[in-house]
Amino acid sequence: NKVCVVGLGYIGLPTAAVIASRGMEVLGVDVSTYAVETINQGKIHIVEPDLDMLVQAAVMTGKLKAATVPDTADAFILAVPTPFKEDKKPDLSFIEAAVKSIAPFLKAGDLIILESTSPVGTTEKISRWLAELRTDLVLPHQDPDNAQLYVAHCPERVLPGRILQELVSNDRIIGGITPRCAEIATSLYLQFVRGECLQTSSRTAEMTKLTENSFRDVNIAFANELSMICDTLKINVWELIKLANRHPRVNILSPGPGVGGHCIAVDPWFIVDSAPEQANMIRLAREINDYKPHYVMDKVIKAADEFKRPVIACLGLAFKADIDDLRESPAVNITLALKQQNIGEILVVEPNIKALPASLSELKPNLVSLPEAIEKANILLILVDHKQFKALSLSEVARKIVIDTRGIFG
Ligand code: SAJ
Repeated sequence: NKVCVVGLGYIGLPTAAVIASRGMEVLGVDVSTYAVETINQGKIHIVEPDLDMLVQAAVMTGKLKAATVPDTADAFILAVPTPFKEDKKPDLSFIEAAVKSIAPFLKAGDLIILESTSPVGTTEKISRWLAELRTDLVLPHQDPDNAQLYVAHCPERVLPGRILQELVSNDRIIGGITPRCAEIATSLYLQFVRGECLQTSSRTAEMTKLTENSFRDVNIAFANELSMICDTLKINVWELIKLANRHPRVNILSPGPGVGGHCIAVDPWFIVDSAPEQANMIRLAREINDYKPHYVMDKVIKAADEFKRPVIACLGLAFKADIDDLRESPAVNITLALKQQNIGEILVVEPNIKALPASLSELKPNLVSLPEAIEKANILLILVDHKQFKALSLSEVARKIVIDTRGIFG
């Protein structure tokens, strides 16, 4: 059995490597020649624990190869980005391009799986696109009993930093255009998933994934709103949440400087776009979480007012603790905005990166070590709960104004 994985990012590459490690032949496809060349050398272009070893082994045994164009296979897995556009409408152009790229290589009996998080109805769209591109093959939406291609949605659910474990251990939702499509797709996942494979329709699978991330977004928004209410009422929100969570049926998440990453801040908009009249709480949660960085900024500006030429140390740039991923990070946005405000000297500490990406080169002169930041700063703005920051003692920061968006001092 040969599998072609289109998109070799945080989901596609680990998936391709895991499938290859089960002895199947895998062709990984990416538009980036840099990614393709790196992988073919047995190396990786993204950061994820243990992935380098797995990819190296899969490439060395010849089971994993990368290329910029697809080839014939028995199953095609699409793991390309689904961002949203300026107007918060989903951008399906990467999926459309991936479908076009595999269409010429499809033959009767092939399975096409969409893993990318997508708005409800996208898998059906893929089936319709394929019907136009390959008029010689019967698609499942045209004739469920005589379909020659099988189309399904199996949303990824892995947590960055734990991808390789979760890829195998998580339960999977497998949504087919028809029940037969879901069955065929399940047989592929059973080869490497130890969790349960739960079959449903493609629409329900799409909505399940969007619901999981919206659930988390709404719960984080609740925590963020509480943090702002508690500021007004002069209550320590961290203590409050700890106490409330001692109730057996209460489990409040942690406030922060805003919600980052490529999923939780994006996916709820797909629901809002599909059902704008009904999705009120989901929209409001997004707005609350998007407002939080501005609220943090205002707090810092107020604190800075007390000093003639304040030195503000921003601790952390990543979108969450103990990772090096700076994309869609509220910490980055807050730091850049503070720098532009020109209210004082900005120092930046990010222990998980050696060099800033080109897009953030303007922060390069501001990067310092943690001890230097602590020594020089009047205001310490804690933006990420990295382990290095959690190890700080209260006495080390005693004479500073501390704005602790992550509650590391409780
Ligand atoms: N955050 C808080 N407070 C919390 C938890 C998180 O402010 O209590 C913030 C984080 O700091 C970060 C953002 O939310 O900025 C998102 O972080 P996360 O750890 O909640 O999630 P991601 O984006 O790394 O991964 C999520 C996961 N989804 C769920 O937990 C429901 C993961 O399982 C998905 O596979 C992933 O989205 C995805 O690809 O969709």
